[in-house]
Amino acid sequence: MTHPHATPSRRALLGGGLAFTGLGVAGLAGCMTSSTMDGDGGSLKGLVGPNDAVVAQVEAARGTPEATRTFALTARRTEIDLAGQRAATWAYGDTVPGPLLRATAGDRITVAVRNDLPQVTSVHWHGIRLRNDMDGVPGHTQEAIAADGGTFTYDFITPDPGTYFFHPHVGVQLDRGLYAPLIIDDPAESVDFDKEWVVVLDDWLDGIMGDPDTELETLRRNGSGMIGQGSEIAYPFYLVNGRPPADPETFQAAPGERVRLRIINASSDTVYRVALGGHRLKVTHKDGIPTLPKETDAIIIGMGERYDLSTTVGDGAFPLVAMAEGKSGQAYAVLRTSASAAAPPEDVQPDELTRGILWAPLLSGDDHVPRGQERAGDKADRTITIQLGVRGGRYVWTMNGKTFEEADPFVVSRDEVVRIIWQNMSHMPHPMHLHGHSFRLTDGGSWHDTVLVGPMGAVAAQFVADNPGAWMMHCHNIFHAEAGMMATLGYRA
Ligand SMILES: [Cu+2]
Repeated sequence: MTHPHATPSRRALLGGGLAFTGLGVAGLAGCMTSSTMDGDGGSLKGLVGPNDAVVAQVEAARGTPEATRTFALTARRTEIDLAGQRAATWAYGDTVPGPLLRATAGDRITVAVRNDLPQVTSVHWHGIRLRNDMDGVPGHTQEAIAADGGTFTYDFITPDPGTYFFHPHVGVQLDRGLYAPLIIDDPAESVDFDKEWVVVLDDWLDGIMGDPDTELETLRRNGSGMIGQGSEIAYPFYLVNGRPPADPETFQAAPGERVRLRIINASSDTVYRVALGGHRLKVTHKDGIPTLPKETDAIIIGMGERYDLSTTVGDGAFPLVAMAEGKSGQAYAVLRTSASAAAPPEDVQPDELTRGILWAPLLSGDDHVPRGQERAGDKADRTITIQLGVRGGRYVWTMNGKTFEEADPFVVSRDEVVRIIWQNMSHMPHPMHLHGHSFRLTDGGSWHDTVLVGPMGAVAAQFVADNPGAWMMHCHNIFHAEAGMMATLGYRA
């Protein structure tokens, strides 16, 4: 991945790698200490658990919901059509993505989930600052939902407006068709728009090139010999809203209308560069939270990240292209405002892809501060430094040299200001995701729940520890997470 132009104040964080060049990947593995082997993510002894009274107390303090939205999902085997090729997969119902769920900030939502899959599953509400016991992490916040007919009802308040999505937190199930958007509307919406286009990006192999479980086995068997190539899996398809370029989605609008794009990267192993041919894009939100509006030609979006973009559309038929970074291939859809204009070819690469580019560390925050995070910019009470690495020669991804199974939790105390510094010691980008919280990048950056840490780069972020519970912090490359790059962030009881 290339590094776009940075402002001097944050350049130091952006993958210059100067401070880290002395430490090769193998060198990092060499200085590991032996682990305590407590089991997955370490013991939660002495930490707040999902069923502790404080979790319900914090939920009650979120206020009395004005409305309850009730949904149902069934995870099951199905078959989808990819431009004429049939692919057997697992999905929420018979569509990929699954059904869009929508509520208003402050609402209570309940989702009755039935699992008709042959494996256990769960649903994680990615980016929502919700009560810990509804976070959907088996072994940590709930029992897994049993295979072949198990059920579980999620029930929680959605405190913040924004663009989110949901997916299982079991194995590499996310790399099947098990994902869908979750939009939380803002009663005090600041963006003026005529039409909304929800754009879910995905890298697809299931039912075409084996399945994700087999793929993970292959990666483990081959070791990390391919690491450094920028990507590991060459997917046969890159999708916009479940459709490959040969059978693209067409979004209709009228010339001059203001369109809000909600871009969600639900991929497992693919970072994209996204542009809309013939248009400049204004970034208004990152991971659901307003940013200082900034115009750009293209954005770079890592797995698990979301961008809200707005633009005034021209007259014609325009390509929306998500180019897979470090791979060949792209996702593609069409924005059409004229019935007569010819559709652009599916392999078009609009000039915008190579002009100005924005990505997470280049965004700035505006005045908006998520509720409870007013002190996030204060001097940190605690700093957690995390080196992201790979264990030499093997497909084993680590945080501070340890895998999820080996690591103890990172421990914070309630109400303290926590600084996290992610230092990427590898040559692959890692989109780092923290459950149940949003964090602000230091030096005036924007708010995120998932931030792309570039190859050999570093990112520093702060937040107020205001949501007690046991939370996952992990790379949103789902194969990296499964191969060890995951840890627990716990609250001292
Ligand atoms: Cu990673």
